[in-house]
Amino acid sequence: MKLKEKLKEKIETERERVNRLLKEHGDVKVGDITIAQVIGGMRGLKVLVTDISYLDPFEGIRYRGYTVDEVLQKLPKPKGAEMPYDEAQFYLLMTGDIPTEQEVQEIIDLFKEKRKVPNYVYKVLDSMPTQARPDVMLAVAVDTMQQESVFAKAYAENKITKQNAWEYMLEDVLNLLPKIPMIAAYIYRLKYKNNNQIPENPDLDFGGNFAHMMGIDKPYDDFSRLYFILLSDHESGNVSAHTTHLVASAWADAYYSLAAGINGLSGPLHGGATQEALKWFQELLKKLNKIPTKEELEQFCWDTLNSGQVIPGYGHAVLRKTDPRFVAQLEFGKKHLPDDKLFQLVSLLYEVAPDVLTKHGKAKNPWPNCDNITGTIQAHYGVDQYEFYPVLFDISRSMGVLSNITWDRALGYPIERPKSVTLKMLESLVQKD
Ligand code: NMX
Ligand code: MLT
Repeated sequence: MKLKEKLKEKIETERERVNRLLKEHGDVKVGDITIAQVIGGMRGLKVLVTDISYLDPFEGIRYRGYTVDEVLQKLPKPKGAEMPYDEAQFYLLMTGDIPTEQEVQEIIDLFKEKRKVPNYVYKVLDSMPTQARPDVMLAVAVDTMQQESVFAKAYAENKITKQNAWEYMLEDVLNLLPKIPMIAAYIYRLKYKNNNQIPENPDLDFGGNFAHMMGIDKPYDDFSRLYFILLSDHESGNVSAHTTHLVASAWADAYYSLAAGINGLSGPLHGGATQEALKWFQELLKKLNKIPTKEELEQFCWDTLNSGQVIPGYGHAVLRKTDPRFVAQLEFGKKHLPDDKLFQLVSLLYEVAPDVLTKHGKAKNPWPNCDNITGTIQAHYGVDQYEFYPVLFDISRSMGVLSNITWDRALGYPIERPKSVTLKMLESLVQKD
């Protein structure tokens, strides 16, 4: 497999870099830690390393050094499509290189070969309570497939060394990732379409086949490709990426690690914010029974804040400007659904909310993040079952976190185990000052 050969070469070089840093400069300080950071969710602490993506607070995400715009422009696209192949984004995240048409075709073919989901997974999903949330079902499906792990099997047979661990991880990743959109579409149709399933189309790519199995016409295939690219990675400190990395750091296989990451993504302050944003817009429309004026929208923002709630899809732990992933979706919306009332409301909120949040004075970032707009576009294409939204985020995030844990094994990153202190110890630091 060319992907594996390419990774092998790159891993050799990267291992040398890591070893040199550790051996020759291991005691160089990266930063200091304050009490506020220890108590405050480690905000801003530089304690993780990944080359797969980097988030600049004022520019937004770069995937392997490429901005959102560059990625959308440079990656190969299916014939006649507006958006690139998700397989091309996966290749970029994994290798750091923009793939040629031939290189991306290898991944497309491989994913098609690997995407058939074992029957027992469908049986487990069919037997779950009807109230089970779709992202719980996805996590269960991934955990259920753990028995397929070649990494776990090889470990049990004492075949794994620090040198070769990544090869088994890669094999698991390539077996698991292509199945995620297949399982997601199955869950969607099981829960919301009377289990009226649509078989896969062997001619279609990752995003295209997902749209097809969801039963939604063009340009939903392009929106799926776009969304899966955009959310694929956001450096390693966000909850889903960090959870996946943490679990994998104890040499859990890709199945256990991804299932954990899926659970980590669910919270309303993280992946759950997409659902909260659409709910917020719908409540607003229900209350006013019309598209609000700017003044009415401003008042609704204040009502939200004064009742102690957050404006969903606004603010960010690291970003300090409008999320370029929001902008890319806004551009898609302007082209494909300019007359959609909810979409117009998203655009109007963008004119109002940053001012309100600035006056409110709490949020460090008053600008929108990617989650504010996604639900509106999904709902436009009929996916208004908002508890499904974390699953869409999971499909995308799987590409990044699975790439990351492959590199974690390749570069020999150890088990993660930060040290905790007691409040008394922190107080004693202050008394010494
Ligand atoms: N609306 C109201 N208050 C906010 C918002 C917001 N959108 N964002 C931050 N704040 C508040 C925050 O709750 C905190 O209040 P307090 O001091 O009372 O605890 C204060 O502002 C300072 O928070 P920050 O340091 O600006 O943000 P933090 O890094 O703690 O949290 C988020 C980041 C993203 C969790 C936060 O901005 C938020 O809750 N946003 C709304 C939910 C959301 O959109 N999440 C999606 C994030 C992106 N994703 O895909 O995961
Ligand atoms: C993400 O994509 O994971 C979110 O923007 C949250 C984050 O980066 O902290």
